[in-house]
Order: sequence, then structure tokens, then C-alpha cells
Amino acid sequence: MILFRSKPTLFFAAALLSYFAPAQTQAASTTRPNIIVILADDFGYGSLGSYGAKGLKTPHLDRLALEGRRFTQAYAPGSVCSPTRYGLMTGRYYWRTSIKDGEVLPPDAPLHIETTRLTLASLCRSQGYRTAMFGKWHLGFTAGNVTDWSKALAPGPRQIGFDHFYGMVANLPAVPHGFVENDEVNAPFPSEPSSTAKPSTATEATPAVRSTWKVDHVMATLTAKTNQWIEANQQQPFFVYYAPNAVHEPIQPNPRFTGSPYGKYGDFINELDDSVGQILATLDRLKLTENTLIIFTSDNGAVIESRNENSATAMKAGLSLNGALRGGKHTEWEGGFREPFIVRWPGHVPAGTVSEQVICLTDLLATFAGVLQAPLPRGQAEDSFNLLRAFTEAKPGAPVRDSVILQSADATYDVRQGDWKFIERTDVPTFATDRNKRTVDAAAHKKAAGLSTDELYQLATDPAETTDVRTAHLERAAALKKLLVTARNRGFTRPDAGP
Ligand SMILES: [Ca+2]
Repeated sequence: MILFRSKPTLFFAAALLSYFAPAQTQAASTTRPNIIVILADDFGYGSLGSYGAKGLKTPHLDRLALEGRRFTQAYAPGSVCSPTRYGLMTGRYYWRTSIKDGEVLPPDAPLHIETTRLTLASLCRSQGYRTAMFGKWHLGFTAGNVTDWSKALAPGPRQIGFDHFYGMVANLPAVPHGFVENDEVNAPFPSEPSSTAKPSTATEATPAVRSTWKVDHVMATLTAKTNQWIEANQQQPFFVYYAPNAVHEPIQPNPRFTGSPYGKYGDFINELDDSVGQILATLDRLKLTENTLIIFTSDNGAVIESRNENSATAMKAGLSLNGALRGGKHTEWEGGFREPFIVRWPGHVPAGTVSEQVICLTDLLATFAGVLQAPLPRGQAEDSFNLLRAFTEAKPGAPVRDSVILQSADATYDVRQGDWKFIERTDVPTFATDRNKRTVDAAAHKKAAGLSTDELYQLATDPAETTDVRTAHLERAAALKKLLVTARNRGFTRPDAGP
């Protein structure tokens, strides 16, 4: 029934039972709830208590699961930051844009969302919501590459629907080395040349950068800013997009988080949980909990390469960052894409339940439209499906979407449909490979490894993708390949999104 858990926990068993319990009283209609989306960074499928982790302190995330519904088959559309963040905000796959290589935007990149495009924020604002974002943006600023960080960073989040922005341009070690508030860098930063030539080196941490940033205070600052804004804007419906830097490198938790059996990585997870807890406490204190739809998820799986000392230490101590899934961040395997996904909406989402619906983070835009009863225009939200039924259904119903297309950080495409996972290795679309060294290196590695045939995995019986069964299921593999090519060429997968 539940596919990916060999040792059910009490929590899990209780949740499973409650799925089949009588439905809770459902409110007659939606009531313009506040909406909060929390997108953790590089936070793996197995990194919290309700998804099987032991020895971590994630009581607040686990509270969300007990009071809401957690999904076991939720996908980020990319296995690295910018692709997923673009898909989340626009309901459209990143590879439909000008960037085909699956990789992140450099910190000085221009805004990668057209200001005319419907987004989570612009949809909410059009419905009378106040809208704000706190945390890592990573979708570019200005109309051209940023060359002067002292000038207004516009267009940016405020031109695609947010009333307020406070956060980081991209990853912490990258330029401009300070918080941006609306369209201004508001913290001291060293003048540094643009990183256009070598974007990958701009994301490497250096001791000097760490001291400039006070990296171990970033989570606390973002949490406080989020809570202050919610308190100041509680009188009308609001949408908050909170994208904390935890648990992306640099792994530098605040010193008050210490003592995890999994080292600093575990401490950082505990800090993330504490941050979520502070937001839940604000909702409780302001009596907003009942009328707030809150979603917690992550942009891609955890980094599991051994060169990453903190995650390596955590894994050595027994924490399976991505659960039993294969691979991690950047990769084409499930560990790169499958995410924890928890939704709580009292009176609408049955509490303490688990759903196996296959969903994608691109679905939030159509879901918001469903919740707000707002129309979705054609030519927008091209890959977005309304999840409202998946959130609220008392019993497992028909799939809310037929399939999900995934693209790794080296531009490998996957298709998940039902229990099947197809990985495309042949006749892959070509694109310019000079933008990103990692894409070039990965392509060379795959060629050297002889990865020259498509692959098919049966996730129901082989969740860790150990055995390629394509040759035993050639027709199914061919059908999934056709599905992928059609979706890629057609420009949309949401049926009503076409011209
Ligand atoms: Ca990430």
C-alpha cells in the first residue's frame, strides 16, 4: 500500500489508519485562507521524523504532519535550486525557458520570469492578498546581468507579484554578500567583479564571505522578518513564500543549536524545524492557524557526495538524508527530486493522513487558483494541476495528474507515471553546453560510463532504482518516451493551458 517504508513507525501506522477514517467535517467552501509556502533548501526525503528519521528534533514539522497530510510521492521538477524555484513560482517547467541545461542561474543573472507571467504572488495579489517573500530567491534580478549591486535591483520579486521581499539573491556565499530588502542591498558588501565568467566559483564559500554574512544568524533573521511581516499584515489575507537557506551549504547553524547525533548537519535541521515552529507559534498567537493553508516542502534532495563533509558526517552517523532513495541533489535519481511535502489546512485537509498521489511543485499555481476560485488563463501555468482534491479527499482517488517530467542538473529527463520511472539516455535534446562546467563534466562522465540506453524502473517493487527493467517492458518504455517527447514539444501539459 505505502510503497517506500520497510519499518512502519507508530506515527506512520496511525497516519495510515486515519486516512481511511471517516472524513472530517469539510468547510462548505473555501474562505480566502492565508497561504504560507515554506521551501527548504536541499532538504532530503529522509531528513525529518515523520518521514522516518530518528534522532532529529523536528517536532514542529512533525506537528504539521499530524495536523495535516503528508505526501510520499511529491516531486520537485528539478534536482537543483533555480529550476524548481522557477517551476514553483510559475507552474511551468524550467526547461521550457531559454535555459535547457537544467542548471542554476548565476547570482548576477537577470530576472528569469517575465513580468507579464502569472505567478503564485501575482495571482494572490490579483485576489486582494498581501504578498511577501523571505529567503533565497535564486531567480535573478534586473533586466540584464547585474553589474552594480548599489543600483536598484529591479525588476525582481516585486515586479512579479510580491509586495515585499527580504532575502538573498542566491546562495549565501555568492555576491552581493548581504540581504536584499525590496530592491536594495541593505547590508555591507565588498565590491567584487561580476561573476558572469565563472558562475560556479561564485557559489564557493570562503572564510571572508562567511564572516561578512554572519551566516549563522541568517535563519534567525529570516524567521524574525517573516513573523514581523505576518503580524503587521494579519488584517487581510496574505501569501507568504518563505525560502530559508537551511539546509544548503554552508552548514552553519546558530550556536544555540548543538548536540545533534548527526553533527552540524543535524543541528541545522533542528534550526530549520525551530524556525518553522516559530512561524506556527505566530499563527497560533494571532489566532490565524485555522484559516491558514500552510505547505512545507523542499526544492531538491540532499547532497550526498562524500566531499560534502557535514552531510557525510551525518550519513556516517546513520542519518539517511534522502531516505532509501537512490542519488541526491543534481542527479536524475529519486533522491534528487522526491521531497517531503506536508500540507495543513484545518477543516479542509484531513489531519494525520498520508497521500500517495503523485504531485509536483509546479502544481501550486493551479492549486492556488483552485483555492481562491480564480481563473487560470491560457498560456500560463502550463504544467500545473490543481491539487485541491489531493489535499482534501477522504479516500485515495484518481490521480490528480497523469505524470511528472523531471530534469536533473545535467539535463537528463525522467518521466514518472504511475509506479514507473523512465530515464531518457538516447536522442536527448541538444543544447549549448558552455554555460556550465558541471553539465559538461556530467555529460562526459555519462559518455565514459556507457550510459547509452534508456532505462526503466518499477518503483513499487524497486524504490531504490536498482534494476533497469526496460528490456522486459519495451512497450511501456516506448510509451513513456513518446509521452516525454510530446510534452516537451507541445509547450504545455495542463490541458487548458494551450492556445
Ligand atoms: Ca536547493
